[in-house]
Amino acid sequence: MPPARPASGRQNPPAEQREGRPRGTGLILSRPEDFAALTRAAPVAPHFGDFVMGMPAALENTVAALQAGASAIGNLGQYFTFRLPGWEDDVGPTEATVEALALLAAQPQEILVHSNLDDGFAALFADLACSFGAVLIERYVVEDLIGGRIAHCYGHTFSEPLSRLAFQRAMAKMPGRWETPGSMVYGNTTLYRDAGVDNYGALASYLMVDLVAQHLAPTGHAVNPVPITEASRIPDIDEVVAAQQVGQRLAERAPDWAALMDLSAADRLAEQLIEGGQLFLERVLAGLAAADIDVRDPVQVLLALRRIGARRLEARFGPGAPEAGRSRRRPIVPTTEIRDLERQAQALAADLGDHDRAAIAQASLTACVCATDVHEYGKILIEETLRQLGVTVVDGGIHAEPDQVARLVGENNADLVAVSTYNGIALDYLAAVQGALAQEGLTPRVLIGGRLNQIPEDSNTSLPIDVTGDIDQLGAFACTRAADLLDHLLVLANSKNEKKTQDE
Ligand code: B12
Repeated sequence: MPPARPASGRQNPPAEQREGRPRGTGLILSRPEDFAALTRAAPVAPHFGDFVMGMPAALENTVAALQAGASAIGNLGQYFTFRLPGWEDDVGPTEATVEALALLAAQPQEILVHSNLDDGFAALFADLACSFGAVLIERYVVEDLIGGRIAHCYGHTFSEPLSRLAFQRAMAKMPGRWETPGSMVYGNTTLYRDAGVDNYGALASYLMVDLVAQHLAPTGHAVNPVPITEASRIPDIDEVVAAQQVGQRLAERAPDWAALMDLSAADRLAEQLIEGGQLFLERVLAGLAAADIDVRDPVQVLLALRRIGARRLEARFGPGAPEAGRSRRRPIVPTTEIRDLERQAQALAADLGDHDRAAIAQASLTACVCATDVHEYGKILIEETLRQLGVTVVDGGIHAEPDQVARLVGENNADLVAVSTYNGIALDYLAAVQGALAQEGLTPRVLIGGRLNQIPEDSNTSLPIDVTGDIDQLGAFACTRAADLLDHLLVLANSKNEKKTQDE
């Protein structure tokens, strides 16, 4: 069984720089002894999946994980997208990651580098062929350049059964296919809603695909049943056990399902993924070389990819044909999440009556939209909705630092700041943003949505508590639904339009 995702906010800066830094959600392993103690807690092979690679302390974390006996260490996917709050340097974490990768490659026993694709760029690509290309790019860096072994994980955002199966079959079919097994197929976490038992339906729907896929063409990926409370909070132990029990029962039933499957559609898609992924790899490497980046140097390649980011990589080098008049390409195999966000935004905007839409358009509003961490879907949904309504969007980025948000608000005279947050720092972050805005004498309306919770300062349980009711004390507005945005836009638009009329 794959373990829970160990994570740590304070563990990841080098040890001497941890004091006083913000804590996110997740376990904190402060010393190498903690890695060893965790390993000894149960008679299972340890897998240090998250927040080891890709972080400023990648090397010291990797040493601790190796000393604790880990044979699969990650998470290279996080290198591309995760940042520690307040940590702006990207060269140090890149060098530390390459040193850690080299250390793993040099071990006398084979150690797997684990990479969760959804933690990296795969969650943001609109084309699944680019996600498969990410597998090939990471394999190029780890195996061809550094001489290590990489095992990939995927699944959080793979919500269509057919393309989920096709991705697994593409991995199984790759020419010169992995001599190494995959690490795990992660549960389809984006499928969960609220915390109801109906989520067991979601769990069974993706797990059966994964189990049957492994039965038909084993790639060595462990399957991962995610607890049904995923959408609301970090699960407790009973919920973890219950999901594993459901998974166990499904695993017993899975072999009988294989006879029901016609694999031709999945195999056609798998071929497209392989072909498109290879083209993406070739184009990315050629593009980097054309920009004078040494494609034999892993530090240069990794840093360039991270700085370019998912959307620009896909737009420049994706295998799909360019879309006329747009800065993106037509996906070969569309991913579900990005497409669904666009549809949700259209539906939200369409909910407003003509009169309200006209009022918002007339007000010429500007909104600065940002996220506090890697979770970007809330931000994308809000941005898309704003664009549909003719509001000018200023991109505050992800991992947005409060003083930069205030600077952007000032420079663009923004009427609104829309924050999306998920990493258990809602109140502290909001207080910092309000402080930075006040320092500049700025008073935009501040909205915050996502997971409005906070880890208590004096707790090491890693369980955040809900702070929705405290948001207004900081002069901001808590938003539990994207639709709340519309009410605030109308208030802003009506008062701006009224003022314009008075001034005339
Ligand atoms: C997708 C996802 C990821 C993806 C993100 C991909 C990406 N690049 O965006 C990946 C795999 C990378 C990821 C990573 C992690 N995740 Co995550 N993730 C999720 C997941 C499944 C969906 C969240 C999401 O984007 N939903 C889509 C948005 C559009 O919908 P929504 O969240 O319901 O938001 C609604 C409203 O809140 C509102 N809204 C949102 N923002 C805003 C803003 C404004 C202004 C307004 C008006 C409205 C609004 O609009 C939405 C529609 O109504 C949730 C669980 C779940 N099923 O919800 C966990 C979850 C958010 N993740 C969680 C965790 C712990 C992590 C990790 C720490 C795990 C790890 N160990 O690595 C890391 C994050 C590390 C970090 N640095 O913070 C926790 C958060 C815990 C908490 N704070 O209580 C959750 C709840 C899972 C859990 N049960 O533990 N995750």
